[in-house]
Amino acid sequence: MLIRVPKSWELPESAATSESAYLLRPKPVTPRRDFLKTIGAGAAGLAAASLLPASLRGATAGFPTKVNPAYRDPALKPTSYELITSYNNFYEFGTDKADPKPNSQGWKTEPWTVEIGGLINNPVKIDANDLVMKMGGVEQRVYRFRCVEAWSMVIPWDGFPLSKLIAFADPKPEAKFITFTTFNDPKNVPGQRRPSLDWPYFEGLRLDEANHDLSFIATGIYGKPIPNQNGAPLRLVVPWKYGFKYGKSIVKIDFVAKQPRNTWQVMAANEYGFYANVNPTVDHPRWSQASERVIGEGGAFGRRQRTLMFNGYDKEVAALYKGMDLAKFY
Ligand SMILES: Nc1nc2c(c(=O)[nH]1)N[C@H]1C(S)=C(S)[C@@H](COP(=O)(O)O)O[C@H]1N2
Ligand SMILES: [Mo]
Repeated sequence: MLIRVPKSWELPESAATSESAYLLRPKPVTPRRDFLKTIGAGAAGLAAASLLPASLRGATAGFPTKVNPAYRDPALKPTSYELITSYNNFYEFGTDKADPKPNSQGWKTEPWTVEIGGLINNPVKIDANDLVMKMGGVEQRVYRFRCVEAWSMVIPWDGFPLSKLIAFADPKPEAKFITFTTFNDPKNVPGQRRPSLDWPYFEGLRLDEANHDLSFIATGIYGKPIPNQNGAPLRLVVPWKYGFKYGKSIVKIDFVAKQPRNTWQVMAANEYGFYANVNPTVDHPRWSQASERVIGEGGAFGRRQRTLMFNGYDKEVAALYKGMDLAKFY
């Protein structure tokens, strides 16, 4: 058995604030490496990639990346690539922050097909690379990231605005919400053979939230391909919401009429709502949201800072929730 010495920044992540603590059962043991033999990008993936024009080759891999200066606040100091890609929540690959990186290596995410359907005029099943090409390639945006467990990072994401995908799908007037279904691959992903969550991971947004210019589909980090542990090849990013809204490794996007449920709400509705807006005044039932640990800064426990309303995107998004009781719609 491998005894891993926890890094200093892992220490404070004790059961006290874990999203999984509600399970009240022994933490499942992740059988490491039993799916690592899965071949990475196989012949089919390489062939598909070679069909791309040179300018967009590896588009879902995050290249080429134009930095969008509108989303590059110089006051935000990006977290190191190493921490962003090794301190993860991805229960399909284990429930410890350090599990997803080693456990997702070799999992095959290329080629990848995504299905866009529901109440739209242009339903398609499309290769992830082709989708990125249709979206006009990728740009980089530096966003704050805040987990409901009261820690935060700053992440330079590569990807495209979700509004472009919505325009491409061409929703019918009845479409009011959009859902994101992530992969279901229990054969190759041991975490999905255990009931740690209700698989597959599922998320939803109101259509106007999804259409907001901040909402983003990530395909890369720091100009590099988005690693498996961060949700390759397509992953939702909604910077004013808690991280659990950011479904990873999406296979299906549906436009629907009624407000959908989401995985964490199904697991514990009193703790995780549909809105999941970062809100320092609404505590999680088991801990405060008033402050947050900054990952990678200030030693073992992380420098603490005050949590900002809507994760600092108050000006941009407050109008979406005008007149709503945010303690009720949490
Ligand atoms: N498919 C899937 N997506 C997921 C999760 C997960 O367990 N499975 N965890 C969520 C949670 S709780 C958080 S905080 C973020 C973590 O993203 P990161 O590992 O890139 O920081 O992913 C979200 N997306
Ligand atoms: Mo989270």
